[in-house]
Amino acid sequence: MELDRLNNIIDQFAIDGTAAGATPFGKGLINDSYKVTTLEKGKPEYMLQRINHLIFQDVDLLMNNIITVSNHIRQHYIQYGGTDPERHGLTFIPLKTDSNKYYTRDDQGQYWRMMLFIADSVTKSEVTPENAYKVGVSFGTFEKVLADIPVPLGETIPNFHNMEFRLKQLQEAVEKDAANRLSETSDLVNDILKDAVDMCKGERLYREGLLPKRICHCDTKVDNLLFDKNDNVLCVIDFDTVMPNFVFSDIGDFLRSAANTSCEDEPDLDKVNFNLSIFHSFIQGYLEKASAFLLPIEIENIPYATQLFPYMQAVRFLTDYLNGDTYYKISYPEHNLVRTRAQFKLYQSVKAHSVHMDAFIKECLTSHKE
Ligand code: GN1
Ligand code: MG
Repeated sequence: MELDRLNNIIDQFAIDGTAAGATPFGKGLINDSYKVTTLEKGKPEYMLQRINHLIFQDVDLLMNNIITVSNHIRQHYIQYGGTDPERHGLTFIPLKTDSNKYYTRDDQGQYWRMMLFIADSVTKSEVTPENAYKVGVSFGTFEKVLADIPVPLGETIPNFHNMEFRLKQLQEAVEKDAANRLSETSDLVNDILKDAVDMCKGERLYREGLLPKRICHCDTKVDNLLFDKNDNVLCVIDFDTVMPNFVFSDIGDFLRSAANTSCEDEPDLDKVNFNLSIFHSFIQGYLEKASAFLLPIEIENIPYATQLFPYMQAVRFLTDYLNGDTYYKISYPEHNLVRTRAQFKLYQSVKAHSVHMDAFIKECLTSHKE
């Protein structure tokens, strides 16, 4: 994007210092991010983000959620003696003209927001068993901290992790076959649909009044954590999808990316397997914080949650492939199909470990009680 246009946008935010330039940053599949440097020494750097308002259609609701969540995390951190809130949470920058407004709309109808860039931090696409434990503690804590958020949060994407809804979208994509790709994928579609009923267990339990919704992050992939140089988690980032949901979202989506022996779009399926040692460490850390507030039905269904997310992601990638790649950014024409196959392979590998996962969870709970 032209620098002039970006500079005009940056200029609307009340940053400390003079912007020196903006360079594309990160590899999110939805929003576009730019790192903004400042001319003066000692001034902070910033992150400018274009909000994808085709996906997040109610930008006002989205930004209200995000500001509420980031303020709540900050207050909690300070209340418990934290002294460096800007490294342990997200700090959004208000507009110069309105200190209560945290986004702007440019003359081309695009929405933008700005936040502090957390220096000396790194994101990862992989974790080790050692830091998976810390990540489990972080997400357990994240849910615990957000449990007493004083105002209700809206759904930034309605039905975001609703498996029944995602399957309906797949069915519609199959019926339309907009990109003429059904014939090459029909076997895969059928294989995926075989497990559809099992995978909608969460929605059934919710309807029966047995499963609650809590405030969850809903995009807990490894990339959405910042680590310091010593491999400690600094904070959870990317609050776009923080909303009421089943805790299955946070557990399942994290393990989907972290406990995969390869990457989300690995073309060689032999390389895609479920990494049990990551599962063990993460669940141990997570349950240490969360077992006190979770219901037995939530804990018992952790193995279901772990299967659900690679499955749901396979459904979502396949839907997008059939629709002609209208949602996720792609790097090559078959990208969404390759992603679908990789996620479905991961799902099958997770499923093969169900009995083991059940036994491990029981063991964890017993050791917490001792
Ligand atoms: C999207 O924007 P990003 O890359 O963090 C998607 C997630 C998917 C993920 C797959 C709003 O997240 O739900 O799990 O891609 N976010 C949205 O990599 O759809
Ligand atoms: Mg994200």
